[in-house]
Amino acid sequence: MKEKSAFITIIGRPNVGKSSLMNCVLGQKVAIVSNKPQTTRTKIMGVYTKEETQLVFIDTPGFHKPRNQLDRNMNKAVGDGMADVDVAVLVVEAVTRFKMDDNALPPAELELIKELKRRKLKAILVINKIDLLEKKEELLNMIIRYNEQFEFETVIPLSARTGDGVNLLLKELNRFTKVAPHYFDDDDVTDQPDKVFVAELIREKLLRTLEREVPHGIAIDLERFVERDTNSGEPIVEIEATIICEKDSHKGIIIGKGGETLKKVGSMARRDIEEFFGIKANLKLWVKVKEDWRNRQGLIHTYGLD
Ligand SMILES: Nc1nc2c(ncn2[C@@H]2O[C@H](COP(=O)(O)OP(=O)(O)OP(=O)(O)O)[C@@H](O)[C@H]2O)c(=O)[nH]1
Ligand SMILES: [Mg+2]
Repeated sequence: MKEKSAFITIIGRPNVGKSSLMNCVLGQKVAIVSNKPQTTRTKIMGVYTKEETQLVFIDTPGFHKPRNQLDRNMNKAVGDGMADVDVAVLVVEAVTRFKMDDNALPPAELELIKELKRRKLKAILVINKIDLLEKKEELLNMIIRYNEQFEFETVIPLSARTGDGVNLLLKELNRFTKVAPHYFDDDDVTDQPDKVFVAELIREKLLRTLEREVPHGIAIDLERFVERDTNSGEPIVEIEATIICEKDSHKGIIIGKGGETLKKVGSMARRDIEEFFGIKANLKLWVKVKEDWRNRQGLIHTYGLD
């Protein structure tokens, strides 16, 4: 049996469901998901292997207008994710677009389409969140609008939430495979180290718990991550992490009244970590202020975001 592989980048505006789509394909959570834009900050690989075929997905941050150095790094990660791939999947969402009367597509999507053309990349258009669509016939209108801008290989409406239509995408992606040895081991699912995923899970809980600009200015500094046996011989993973935020007022919000918010975030993250490793976890969280860290390249580097 000859091995076949394809590299696929997943691009799109923030919050359209790129990470949800990758997780859905893999049948496992690899990238964190939240209802806040700019959840994903770096490119994350997800590996799907079935028999002779290996599809390597690259989930990228949502492409957006940059406001600080971190944003610029995130947009650069989108460009990096488009290099040397066999095909791009441009994810858009069914709902918001339909509320617009004019023919204009969001500027970030037009920018991405321009980049596809510049790089002469083949692309599939995925219209996500069809579970939220009330009038299915409106899809046609949307497909026409996007096809006016770019010659997509195909258009696939789907729902990363229900999984509806995702198999069709996998089938289409098979067309872009080339005969080549698998790049990853067949049981690999991601290139993301466990330690990074743990930090991401903590950030996910903060994104889901906090409002407005607070979660966007957060980074996680994982200071301790060890697995050991307790005196009774039971395995345990011990984690100590510092939540970095930008202002004293944010620190107060993260901790909450009587430490309640931090406690809630900690127990939500601990539950996920225990499920992920299948053993007990001990999680200690601190909060520290680093003013304007999103514009300080040294700190951005320390937190692994460049
Ligand atoms: N109803 C519905 N919601 C979805 C679907 N796919 C994703 N979502 C939701 O959309 C929100 C954003 O999902 P993400 O997967 O984090 O989106 P993203 O494109 O990776 O976002 P960024 O990383 O910020 O660029 C989350 O609240 C998801 O639960 C879908 O098919 N249907
Ligand atoms: Mg994402």
